[in-house]
Amino acid sequence: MDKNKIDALLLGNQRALAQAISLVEDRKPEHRELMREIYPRTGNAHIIGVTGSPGAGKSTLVNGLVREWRRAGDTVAIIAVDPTSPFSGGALLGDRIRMKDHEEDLGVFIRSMGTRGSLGGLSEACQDTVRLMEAAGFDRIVIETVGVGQSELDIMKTADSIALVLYPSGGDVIQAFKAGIMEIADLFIINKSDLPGVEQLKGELEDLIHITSKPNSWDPPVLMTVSTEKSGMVDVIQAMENHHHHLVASGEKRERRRDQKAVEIERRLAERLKEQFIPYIEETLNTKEQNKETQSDDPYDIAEKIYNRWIKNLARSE
Ligand SMILES: Nc1nc2c(ncn2[C@@H]2O[C@H](COP(=O)(O)OP(=O)(O)O)[C@@H](O)[C@H]2O)c(=O)[nH]1
Ligand SMILES: [Mg+2]
Repeated sequence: MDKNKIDALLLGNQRALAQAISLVEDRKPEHRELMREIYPRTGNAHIIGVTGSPGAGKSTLVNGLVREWRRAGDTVAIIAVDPTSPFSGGALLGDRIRMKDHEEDLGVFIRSMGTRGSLGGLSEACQDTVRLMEAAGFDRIVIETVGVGQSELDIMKTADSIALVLYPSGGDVIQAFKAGIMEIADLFIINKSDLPGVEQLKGELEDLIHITSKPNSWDPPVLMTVSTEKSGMVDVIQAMENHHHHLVASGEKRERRRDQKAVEIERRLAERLKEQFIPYIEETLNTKEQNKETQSDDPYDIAEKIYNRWIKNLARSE
């Protein structure tokens, strides 16, 4: 990406931002240079994760929240992650329809992401996309994911504040509990509270929160919304704001981002090392006349021997 494009991105130009995200998604060689250029401009937004099962009303809720944020003058960027959709970049039809209130608004940017290749790649692309959005100056960044697998959990860990959206229907809470989402949620939102069964769900939820809560830390609130009527939006925004203040005041925001950075560095190093080891593994497994060194078929042994051989070669090349 040339200098002018990057400058445009840093000024909040949506076309430049969209192009930059495509570079990141495609893992084009230029993307590293781009990330290096914009990195000093990251770290300022409030990143909000919104998760929950399909049909819980996440997109409708986000649409309602966006309206309130825009009223307050804040700009918002949204990443809609749907593992079932292709990575082609087109907005998901449903999300596009529900976000249509904000289509003409330059203070709102919406991007969809599906899976391509490994799921680990998705959370990486998501993290870099968040950074691009921060560099483009957006105040709030919302990541909407379907709360199912490990990769969605990884994506959620990019967020400062995580909201779990539930609705009155059997088994939903227990599922979230099993998936490990309860532990990482900072806010619980009971959407569709116009439907019957709300009080029961609230009760179940509060019991589970009680079990998973840690002493001396943030007490996750339970909020009720009817997103289709844009009811309860102000309270949700206030709760998110409170959580953000808590994160900043307690130093947890800095800590979380530091931990994320450590994980990312670790991942990049692991990738580099993996590339180094592949030829060794191939060679070992392909060796026809299994000499003494590789006679053992035990993967532990083979790994150990490969490691030792690699270290020896390293020392020799120095
Ligand atoms: N009754 C009711 N329906 C809702 C509410 N919020 C969303 N819905 C409906 O639930 C369906 C799924 O909403 P959507 O936002 O796409 O859910 P998502 O898959 O979690 O993003 C849509 O038909 C919405 O109109 C609500 O508060 N009450
Ligand atoms: Mg949705």
